[in-house]
Amino acid sequence: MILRVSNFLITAVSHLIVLTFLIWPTSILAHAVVVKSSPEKDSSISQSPKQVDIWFNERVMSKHKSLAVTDSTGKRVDNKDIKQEMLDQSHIFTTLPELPPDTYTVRYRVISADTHVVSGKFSFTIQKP
Ligand SMILES: [Cu+2]
Repeated sequence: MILRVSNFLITAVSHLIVLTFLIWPTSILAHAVVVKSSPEKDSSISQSPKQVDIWFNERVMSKHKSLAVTDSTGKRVDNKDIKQEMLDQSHIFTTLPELPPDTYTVRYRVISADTHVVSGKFSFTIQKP
């Protein structure tokens, strides 16, 4: 009898484990990831870009989003006017003033539709003419 109950428990638990693994990966992978940016990550460009754009694979929350561009000395250079495209909420961007040649770092932080915080950074270089 005891053996039968424990057998049942083992079967139940193993089914639960299998179910968890079937369901889990989708929820883990459900948060937004960057699919594209302009300027591109690690790119070298010849002209100061008008803005920095980041596209995620899905819409991100409009609240608490941030996007900052700093120069090689760490000074913030963007216009602090982060926006999110109304008809494509996976797209955020900020405008830039005319920038001199340097390597710039873009830092972003958004909240995914699944409430997870997604943050990261990448660099681009404006070449000397
Ligand atoms: Cu997530």
